[in-house]
Amino acid sequence: MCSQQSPIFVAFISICIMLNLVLFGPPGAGKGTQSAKLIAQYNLVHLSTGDILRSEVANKTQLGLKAKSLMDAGLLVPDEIVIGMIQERISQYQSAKGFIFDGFPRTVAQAEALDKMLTENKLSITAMLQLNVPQNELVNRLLRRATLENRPDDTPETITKRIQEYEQKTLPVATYYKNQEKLHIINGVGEVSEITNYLLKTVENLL
Ligand code: B4P
Repeated sequence: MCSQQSPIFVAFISICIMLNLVLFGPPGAGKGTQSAKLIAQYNLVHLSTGDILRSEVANKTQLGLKAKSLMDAGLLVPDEIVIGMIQERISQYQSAKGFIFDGFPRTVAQAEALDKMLTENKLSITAMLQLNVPQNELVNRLLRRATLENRPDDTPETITKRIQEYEQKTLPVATYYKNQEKLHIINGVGEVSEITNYLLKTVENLL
Protein backbone atom coordinates (compact mmCIF):
# COMPACT_ATOMS: atom_id res chain seq x y z
CA MET A 1 0.00 0.00 0.00
CA CYS A 2 2.81 2.40 0.89
CA SER A 3 4.38 2.02 -2.55
CA GLN A 4 1.31 3.43 -4.38
CA GLN A 5 1.51 6.91 -2.82
CA SER A 6 -1.26 8.59 -4.79
CA PRO A 7 -2.00 12.20 -3.70
CA ILE A 8 -5.07 10.91 -1.78
CA PHE A 9 -2.95 8.27 -0.06
CA VAL A 10 -0.34 10.88 0.92
CA ALA A 11 -3.03 13.25 2.22
CA PHE A 12 -4.63 10.37 4.18
CA ILE A 13 -1.36 9.18 5.67
CA SER A 14 -0.23 12.70 6.56
CA ILE A 15 -3.32 13.25 8.67
CA CYS A 16 -2.86 9.88 10.38
CA ILE A 17 0.78 10.08 11.46
CA MET A 18 2.80 12.73 13.18
CA LEU A 19 5.54 13.99 10.88
CA ASN A 20 8.36 15.96 12.48
CA LEU A 21 10.96 17.20 10.02
CA VAL A 22 14.20 19.13 10.49
CA LEU A 23 15.05 21.20 7.41
CA PHE A 24 18.79 21.75 7.52
CA GLY A 25 21.48 23.50 5.49
CA PRO A 26 23.85 26.47 5.34
CA PRO A 27 22.62 30.08 5.19
CA GLY A 28 20.85 30.60 1.88
CA ALA A 29 20.37 26.88 1.19
CA GLY A 30 16.64 27.46 0.72
CA LYS A 31 15.29 26.29 4.09
CA GLY A 32 12.70 29.07 4.30
CA THR A 33 11.81 28.71 0.61
CA GLN A 34 11.25 24.94 0.79
CA SER A 35 9.55 24.94 4.21
CA ALA A 36 6.56 26.71 2.70
CA LYS A 37 6.05 23.86 0.19
CA LEU A 38 6.33 21.08 2.78
CA ILE A 39 3.92 22.85 5.13
CA ALA A 40 1.35 23.16 2.37
CA GLN A 41 1.65 19.47 1.47
CA TYR A 42 1.61 17.96 4.97
CA ASN A 43 -0.19 20.61 7.04
CA LEU A 44 2.72 21.03 9.45
CA VAL A 45 3.37 23.74 12.02
CA HIS A 46 6.32 25.87 10.86
CA LEU A 47 8.87 26.72 13.53
CA SER A 48 11.62 28.94 12.06
CA THR A 49 13.98 30.31 14.69
CA GLY A 50 15.21 32.90 12.15
CA ASP A 51 11.63 34.19 11.58
CA ILE A 52 10.86 34.20 15.32
CA LEU A 53 14.08 36.11 16.08
CA ARG A 54 13.44 38.64 13.30
CA SER A 55 9.95 39.26 14.69
CA GLU A 56 11.40 39.80 18.21
CA VAL A 57 13.90 42.28 16.71
CA ALA A 58 11.14 44.11 14.78
CA ASN A 59 9.04 44.35 17.97
CA LYS A 60 12.06 45.59 19.93
CA THR A 61 11.48 43.07 22.72
CA GLN A 62 14.19 42.43 25.32
CA LEU A 63 15.02 39.15 23.58
CA GLY A 64 15.11 40.94 20.20
CA LEU A 65 17.47 43.62 21.50
CA LYS A 66 19.81 40.88 22.78
CA ALA A 67 19.68 38.93 19.50
CA LYS A 68 20.01 41.83 17.04
CA SER A 69 23.71 42.59 17.39
CA LEU A 70 24.59 38.89 17.17
CA MET A 71 22.44 38.33 14.07
CA ASP A 72 23.79 41.45 12.38
CA ALA A 73 27.32 40.17 13.03
CA GLY A 74 26.48 36.74 11.53
CA LEU A 75 26.83 34.97 14.89
CA LEU A 76 24.52 32.38 16.39
CA VAL A 77 22.16 33.50 19.15
CA PRO A 78 22.87 31.67 22.49
CA ASP A 79 21.43 28.16 22.79
CA GLU A 80 19.33 28.89 25.90
CA ILE A 81 17.44 31.66 24.06
CA VAL A 82 16.49 29.63 20.98
CA ILE A 83 15.80 26.44 22.95
CA GLY A 84 13.40 28.40 25.19
CA MET A 85 11.63 29.85 22.12
CA ILE A 86 11.06 26.40 20.61
CA GLN A 87 10.01 24.81 23.90
CA GLU A 88 7.36 27.45 24.40
CA ARG A 89 5.94 26.91 20.91
CA ILE A 90 5.91 23.08 20.99
CA SER A 91 3.73 23.22 24.08
CA GLN A 92 1.41 25.75 22.37
CA TYR A 93 0.63 23.31 19.51
CA GLN A 94 -0.46 20.15 21.37
CA SER A 95 -2.83 19.12 18.55
CA ALA A 96 -0.40 19.72 15.67
CA LYS A 97 -0.17 17.12 12.86
CA GLY A 98 3.59 17.61 12.97
CA PHE A 99 6.31 20.22 12.95
CA ILE A 100 8.85 21.49 10.49
CA PHE A 101 11.90 22.83 12.28
CA ASP A 102 13.53 25.38 9.96
CA GLY A 103 16.98 26.62 11.00
CA PHE A 104 16.78 24.72 14.30
CA PRO A 105 18.71 22.86 15.72
CA ARG A 106 21.89 24.75 14.78
CA THR A 107 24.18 23.25 17.45
CA VAL A 108 24.48 19.76 18.95
CA ALA A 109 23.29 21.18 22.29
CA GLN A 110 20.11 22.42 20.53
CA ALA A 111 19.62 18.98 18.89
CA GLU A 112 19.93 17.24 22.26
CA ALA A 113 17.48 19.70 23.84
CA LEU A 114 15.01 19.16 20.98
CA ASP A 115 15.14 15.36 21.40
CA LYS A 116 14.56 15.79 25.13
CA MET A 117 11.53 18.08 24.73
CA LEU A 118 10.00 15.87 22.02
CA THR A 119 10.48 12.74 24.14
CA GLU A 120 8.74 14.49 27.04
CA ASN A 121 5.78 15.05 24.68
CA LYS A 122 5.97 11.40 23.42
CA LEU A 123 7.21 12.63 20.03
CA SER A 124 10.37 12.21 17.96
CA ILE A 125 12.06 13.56 14.84
CA THR A 126 11.03 11.59 11.74
CA ALA A 127 13.85 12.81 9.49
CA MET A 128 16.42 15.51 8.88
CA LEU A 129 16.46 16.83 5.30
CA GLN A 130 19.80 18.46 4.49
CA LEU A 131 19.95 20.82 1.51
CA ASN A 132 23.39 20.65 -0.09
CA VAL A 133 24.51 23.85 -1.87
CA PRO A 134 28.12 24.88 -2.74
CA GLN A 135 29.52 28.01 -1.10
CA ASN A 136 29.76 30.21 -4.23
CA GLU A 137 26.06 29.61 -4.97
CA LEU A 138 25.14 30.44 -1.33
CA VAL A 139 27.01 33.75 -1.48
CA ASN A 140 25.39 34.68 -4.82
CA ARG A 141 21.89 33.88 -3.49
CA LEU A 142 22.35 35.88 -0.28
CA LEU A 143 23.80 38.89 -2.12
CA ARG A 144 20.80 38.75 -4.48
CA ARG A 145 18.44 38.55 -1.47
CA ALA A 146 20.21 41.58 0.03
CA THR A 147 19.02 43.70 -2.87
CA LEU A 148 15.47 42.28 -2.70
CA GLU A 149 14.75 42.10 1.05
CA ASN A 150 17.21 44.52 2.62
CA ARG A 151 18.23 42.06 5.35
CA PRO A 152 21.01 43.52 7.54
CA ASP A 153 22.74 40.11 7.78
CA ASP A 154 23.17 39.71 4.00
CA THR A 155 26.32 41.85 3.60
CA PRO A 156 29.46 40.15 2.17
CA GLU A 157 31.30 40.22 5.56
CA THR A 158 28.33 38.88 7.49
CA ILE A 159 27.66 36.15 4.93
CA THR A 160 31.28 34.94 5.31
CA LYS A 161 30.88 34.88 9.10
CA ARG A 162 27.55 33.03 8.90
CA ILE A 163 29.06 30.36 6.66
CA GLN A 164 32.01 29.97 9.10
CA GLU A 165 29.59 29.63 12.03
CA TYR A 166 27.68 27.00 10.05
CA GLU A 167 30.81 24.97 9.31
CA GLN A 168 32.14 25.12 12.86
CA LYS A 169 29.02 24.87 15.02
CA THR A 170 26.12 23.66 12.86
CA LEU A 171 27.55 20.99 10.55
CA PRO A 172 28.12 18.54 13.48
CA VAL A 173 24.31 18.44 13.86
CA ALA A 174 24.16 16.45 10.58
CA THR A 175 26.38 13.76 12.15
CA TYR A 176 24.09 13.76 15.21
CA TYR A 177 21.09 12.77 13.03
CA LYS A 178 23.20 10.48 10.79
CA ASN A 179 24.01 8.46 13.92
CA GLN A 180 20.25 8.13 14.48
CA GLU A 181 19.84 7.03 10.81
CA LYS A 182 17.58 10.02 10.15
CA LEU A 183 19.76 12.07 7.78
CA HIS A 184 18.69 12.50 4.13
CA ILE A 185 20.87 14.63 1.84
CA ILE A 186 19.16 16.49 -0.99
CA ASN A 187 20.80 18.44 -3.83
CA GLY A 188 19.74 22.05 -3.19
CA VAL A 189 20.87 23.43 -6.57
CA GLY A 190 18.39 23.80 -9.41
CA GLU A 191 14.85 25.02 -9.94
CA VAL A 192 12.94 25.55 -6.66
CA SER A 193 10.16 23.22 -7.91
CA GLU A 194 12.64 20.48 -8.81
CA ILE A 195 14.14 20.60 -5.28
CA THR A 196 10.64 20.53 -3.78
CA ASN A 197 9.95 17.34 -5.75
CA TYR A 198 13.09 15.65 -4.36
CA LEU A 199 12.05 16.66 -0.83
CA LEU A 200 8.49 15.41 -1.26
CA LYS A 201 9.72 12.10 -2.72
CA THR A 202 12.08 11.64 0.21
CA VAL A 203 9.29 12.28 2.73
CA GLU A 204 6.84 10.01 0.87
CA ASN A 205 9.39 7.17 1.05
CA LEU A 206 9.34 7.57 4.83
CA LEU A 207 5.57 7.20 5.12
P1 B4P B 1 17.68 32.03 9.09
O1 B4P B 1 16.50 32.87 9.07
O2 B4P B 1 17.50 30.59 9.44
O3 B4P B 1 18.23 32.22 7.67
P2 B4P B 1 19.03 31.73 6.45
O4 B4P B 1 20.07 30.81 6.96
O5 B4P B 1 19.42 32.98 5.76
O6 B4P B 1 18.24 31.02 5.38
P3 B4P B 1 17.47 30.04 4.44
O7 B4P B 1 18.22 28.77 4.18
O8 B4P B 1 16.11 29.93 5.06
O9 B4P B 1 17.39 30.79 3.06
P4 B4P B 1 16.19 31.14 2.07
O10 B4P B 1 15.22 30.05 1.87
O11 B4P B 1 15.66 32.46 2.52
O12 B4P B 1 18.79 32.62 10.15
C1 B4P B 1 19.12 33.98 10.29
C2 B4P B 1 19.99 34.23 11.56
O13 B4P B 1 19.20 33.99 12.76
C3 B4P B 1 21.22 33.33 11.78
O14 B4P B 1 22.36 33.80 11.07
C4 B4P B 1 21.40 33.40 13.33
O15 B4P B 1 22.06 34.59 13.73
C5 B4P B 1 19.98 33.45 13.84
N1 B4P B 1 19.47 32.09 14.17
C6 B4P B 1 18.42 31.47 13.56
N2 B4P B 1 18.21 30.25 14.09
C7 B4P B 1 19.14 30.08 15.07
C8 B4P B 1 19.44 29.00 15.97
N3 B4P B 1 18.74 27.86 15.98
N4 B4P B 1 20.47 29.14 16.85
C9 B4P B 1 21.17 30.30 16.88
N5 B4P B 1 20.95 31.36 16.06
C10 B4P B 1 19.93 31.26 15.15
O16 B4P B 1 17.00 31.31 0.72
C11 B4P B 1 17.95 32.31 0.53
C12 B4P B 1 17.80 32.98 -0.82
O17 B4P B 1 18.02 32.03 -1.86
C13 B4P B 1 16.39 33.55 -1.03
O18 B4P B 1 16.49 34.81 -1.62
C14 B4P B 1 15.73 32.55 -1.99
O19 B4P B 1 14.79 33.16 -2.85
C15 B4P B 1 16.92 32.02 -2.77
N6 B4P B 1 16.74 30.63 -3.21
C16 B4P B 1 16.18 29.62 -2.49
N7 B4P B 1 16.19 28.48 -3.22
C17 B4P B 1 16.81 28.78 -4.41
C18 B4P B 1 17.15 28.01 -5.58
N8 B4P B 1 16.85 26.71 -5.69
N9 B4P B 1 17.80 28.65 -6.60
C19 B4P B 1 18.10 29.96 -6.51
N10 B4P B 1 17.80 30.74 -5.44
C20 B4P B 1 17.17 30.15 -4.40
